[in-house]
Amino acid sequence: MALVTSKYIWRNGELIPWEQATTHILTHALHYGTAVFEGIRCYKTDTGSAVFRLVEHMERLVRSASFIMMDLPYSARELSDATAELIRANELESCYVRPLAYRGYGSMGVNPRPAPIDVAIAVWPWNAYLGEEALEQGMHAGISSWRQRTANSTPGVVKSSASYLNSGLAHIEALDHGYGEAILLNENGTVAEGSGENIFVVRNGALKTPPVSDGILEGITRDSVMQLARHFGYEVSEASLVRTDLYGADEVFFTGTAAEVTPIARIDYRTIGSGKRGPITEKLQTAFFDVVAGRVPEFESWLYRV
Ligand code: PPE
Repeated sequence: MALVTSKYIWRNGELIPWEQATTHILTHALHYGTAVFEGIRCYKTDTGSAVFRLVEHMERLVRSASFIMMDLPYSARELSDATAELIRANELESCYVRPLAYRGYGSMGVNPRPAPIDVAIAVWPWNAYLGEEALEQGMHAGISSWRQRTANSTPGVVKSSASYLNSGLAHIEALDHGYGEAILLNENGTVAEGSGENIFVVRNGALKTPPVSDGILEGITRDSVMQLARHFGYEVSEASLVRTDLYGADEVFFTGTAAEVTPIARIDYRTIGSGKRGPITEKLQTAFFDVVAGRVPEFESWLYRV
């Protein structure tokens, strides 16, 4: 997954060339994980580019920052407008968007408050995160030996850089064990999420996904899929799940900005349902791709036109 560059990066209100977007070694966040970020996608539609649920993502960034006592000097609206300007300047039709707010260079020590707050946004082209084949055929995921934290330590609802050390540990373990992605249980032993995705199970035509209180990121794709599923008349509930709920499901899938809607065909070398992308997963995946491409007028309000 090589990083493809673009021309400009937005930093603290200005567009600067990609190569100049560097930072000092004594940047506070590099040492103490004092950063929050977002992952957002901009899609090509028949009538120009559109960013999927941009303002909601920026609102989550501002909320994550406030949880770690960082008051950002920009509103969600200002950051959304800056993102659109940046995409236009980079002349990209579709791309991934990575806003980052962090404690910068200026003081060391665990206390983050004396360090300045820097805000940046980067955009670059990024293809299917878990692979094109996974989108169609479904992937093999494995339950991790690493646990996801619950609300009283580096909480999952805060999209902090610090949390992603845990995701990284789970992800490399999964790859080393021959899986494409990890599924983390939380400290109580119920299902939490993937290293960078929320998770859904389908059984007897009804969908279930773990509640936010089980230590997950409150995913925007998760919310979108819940709304789409209800729109189609499926029963959707938030419920704690144990690992056998995964093994015994008719269908399981991941959701996330990077991962979009990715079916899971096998877990821990056990076949899930038919061992292929299931029909309800396929219906929701198709609907999701139609919505982001601007083909569903009813959900046009989810698109932020560039
Ligand atoms: N859980 C985790 C742990 C997570 O990182 C993500 C997004 C989600 C759930 C889904 O959230 P949402 O994107 O709002 O539907 N992970 C981002 C980072 C992935 C990366 O590799 O970097 C993403 O998908 O952009």
